Amino acid sequence: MATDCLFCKIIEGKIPANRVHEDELCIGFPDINPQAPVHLLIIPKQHIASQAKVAAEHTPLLGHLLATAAEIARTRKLDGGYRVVVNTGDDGGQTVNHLHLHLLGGRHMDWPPG
Ligand code: DGP
Repeated sequence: MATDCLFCKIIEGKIPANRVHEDELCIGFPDINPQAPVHLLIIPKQHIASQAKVAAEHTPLLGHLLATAAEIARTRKLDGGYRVVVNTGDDGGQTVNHLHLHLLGGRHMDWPPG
């Protein structure tokens, strides 16, 4: 855990979040500022500051995060499709320095993103 990390505080229960998913490796909860009818964040319990800090040792964890996103999307019946986003660094629009997947669905998504 990183003491000054917002998402670590959510994992520790110091900041409330409606956990729609939890297992030994990650949790999922609604984004506080939803950009789609379904907008969930899936975050590892292990503190990794960013996609830019990912290393080979994280490979099983990253696979688990994607598999969890797919499982949640099936549960939410996002059968028409959805988007998984990993904002990375300032240019990538990352605002919370704890690796997280955005799972967005329930509406059509355009490309390219802004
Ligand atoms: P990013 O910009 O990719 O770093 O996404 C961070 C997201 O985290 C952003 O969409 C808003 C969300 N967020 C920030 N603070 C909180 C919070 O306290 N609770 C919840 N549920 N979401 C938060």
